[in-house]
Amino acid sequence: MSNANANVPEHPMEKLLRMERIPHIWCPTCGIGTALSCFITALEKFDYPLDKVVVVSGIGCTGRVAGYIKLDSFHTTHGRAIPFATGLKLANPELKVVVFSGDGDLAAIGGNHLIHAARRNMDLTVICVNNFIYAMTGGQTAPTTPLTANSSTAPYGNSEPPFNLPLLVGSCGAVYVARWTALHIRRLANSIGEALNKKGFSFIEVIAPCSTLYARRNRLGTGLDLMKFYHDNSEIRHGAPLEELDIGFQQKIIVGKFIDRERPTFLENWNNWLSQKLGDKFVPYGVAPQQMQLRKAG
Ligand SMILES: Cc1ncc(C[n+]2csc(CCOP(=O)(O)OP(=O)(O)O)c2C)c(N)n1
Repeated sequence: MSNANANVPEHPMEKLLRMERIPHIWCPTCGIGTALSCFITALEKFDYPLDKVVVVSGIGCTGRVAGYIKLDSFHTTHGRAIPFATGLKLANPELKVVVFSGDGDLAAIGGNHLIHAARRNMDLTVICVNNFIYAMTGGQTAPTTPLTANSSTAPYGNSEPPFNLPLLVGSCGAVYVARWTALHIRRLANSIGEALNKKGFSFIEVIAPCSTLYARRNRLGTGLDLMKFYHDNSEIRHGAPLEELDIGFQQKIIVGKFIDRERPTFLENWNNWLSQKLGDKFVPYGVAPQQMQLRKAG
């Protein structure tokens, strides 16, 4: 919807934002909006019909992305964004399906779906905004909360070791894995572009400030202070070994592109396997006939 008031300049991202839903619910200095604008920047350069791009989110602050992006989008139940996206992709393999959700949604309640989608190399792009906490529900400990950090359920500090998300998805088979902070806007947008162009399971972790809950509970200042922290403490190390990507409380954050490899996707494996087993009786699914011939010849 274009802006009805002629005196108000059009928002530069208005084409891809549902302006009728603005103002959004995110707190001032939250990093989710930055992650969303990087995604929009990537989409604007993405050579793919936007009516074939779909966004799926689960529940949580990041989960609200599905409601603000002007594309076909689905706000699904908590932890179920990836199985929902898998169903969409398999029902209509022409779609470019993007899952955009929070660390709790994707790696806690949705953790099982996350690892199996990576293992199967399901053709999805997953953007995970990691604010180290369950923000929407009041700041409980998440599986990404750094050791010793405070949360509403860990008033004496978190004693559980957090997931290293790039290691988790990389070891399960993701073909593209990167991590950036909400400060690295150009690199993040480029990385999202690369992930969108990738065939198979691509995963981008975005470290983002939650000033209302995470920063306040841990006396870290404002969202701006967290951005300054990222500025001073993140180190770009492309190709870093996944085992070295743990994030400690207020410790250095290693960012970069860690994995970019090729592996047959779920559908390619399925088609190749059943073609071998059933021969001409099998009609490959979701693959253009020419592509299928090339694959057989190669
Ligand atoms: C089945 C179910 N369990 C729990 C909840 C409550 N709930 C809503 S959002 C959320 C956590 C979201 O955390 P995260 O994915 O990190 O998103 P954030 O709000 O931090 O962006 C929880 C536990 C729910 N909606 N449904």
